[in-house]
Amino acid sequence: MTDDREETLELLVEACRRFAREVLLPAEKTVQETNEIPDHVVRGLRELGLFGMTVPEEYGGLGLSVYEEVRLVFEICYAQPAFRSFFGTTNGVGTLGIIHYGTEEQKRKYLPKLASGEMMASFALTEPDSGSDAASLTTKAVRDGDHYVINGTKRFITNAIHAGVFTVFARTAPKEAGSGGISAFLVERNTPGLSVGKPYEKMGFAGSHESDVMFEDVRVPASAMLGPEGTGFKNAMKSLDHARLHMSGVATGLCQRLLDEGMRYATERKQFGKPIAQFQLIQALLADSQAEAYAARAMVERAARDMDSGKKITKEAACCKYFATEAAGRIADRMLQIHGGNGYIKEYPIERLYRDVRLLRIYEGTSQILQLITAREMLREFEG
Ligand code: COS
Repeated sequence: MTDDREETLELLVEACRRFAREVLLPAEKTVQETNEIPDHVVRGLRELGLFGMTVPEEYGGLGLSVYEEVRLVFEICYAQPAFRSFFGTTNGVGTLGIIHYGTEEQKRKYLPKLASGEMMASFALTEPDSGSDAASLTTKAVRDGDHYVINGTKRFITNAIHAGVFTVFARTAPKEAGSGGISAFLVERNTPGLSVGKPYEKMGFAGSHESDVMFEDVRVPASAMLGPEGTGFKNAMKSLDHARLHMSGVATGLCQRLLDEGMRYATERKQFGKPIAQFQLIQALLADSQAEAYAARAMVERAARDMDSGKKITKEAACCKYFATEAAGRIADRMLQIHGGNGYIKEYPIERLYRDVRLLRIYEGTSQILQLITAREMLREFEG
């Protein structure tokens, strides 16, 4: 990285750090109560350019490297993770396909609007009967002259109610063709036959909206296909490698926030005549958490740099997401324990952070799928 680029990065990191502490933290309670991200927050996210973090500069984005991206994510995710979700799909899985596999026309049509936050993007892979086994999806796209006709239902689609464009994975060849029979399409929100369900009521993540998206005889021009026919699944997996590193950055940012909440409480709360931070059993909870938070950050930074250097990081991204999200879960649990009864009531942020981090071990690949991917890659490398 050149000195200039490094200096710009540090300025951006500092701007995100200040924004998280001065704007996002004070808005957390409102988001819990309203289940919406306030307008002033959305404006601030736009002004920082965060909707276009991963979009190349020539299309109006910040054109960040993966390392630069995770450094910003660490800072923004010091605040509850729903803020990041609002611009996350537009940077991550919802946009990466267009950046990597889009035609010049598709890029020019969507990327500038996505980068500015004028339009949002969603990634529609999961279905009611196809979650971890993503290749078993049954949404169909049938060729009809110059068009494809899409039928099926997608589930838990983040930002579906806000999205202007969906990357939709559908079968263009029979199920027997396996993952090779899946293609991706860019489907615009106002296309007749596309409808979005009511957002699900969830355990946590207030302010982030996940809904079903239904496709009933949705006709799209053949030019809406993203990448060549039959490459949809592989391209989705490649986007997920990147997105899993991003998600590891989310978990890493939260690890630091959780630790700070635990430290603050442990140093203020007095029992037996002194702050509970003076007791060694509390110190053990803090020290174990610090070690894990440090390890998560080091792993994510390293894997991001490897990805920037052009290495295949399927195994590393799976390791990072597995470790960082599981660590965030353990740290949330320990920090809540430090809060005692106060950790179980809504007065303290730890109660909602505990609920929020639970999702990190599930979405964009469950911990079990990530273990499976890691072991598969290890065996592949070992067997040459
Ligand atoms: N990068 C590039 N190519 C990849 C890839 C990756 N990370 N992962 C898989 N592929 C390729 C494989 O090489 C294979 O290609 P060939 O047919 O040419 O050999 C093809 O894609 C099929 O892969 P695989 O055989 O591994 O598919 P499986 O169905 O066995 O398993 C898993 C795939 C389980 C890894 C996948 O379904 C998965 O990640 N599931 C979780 C889905 C998920 O994270 N959902 C969250 C919601 S989306 S935000």
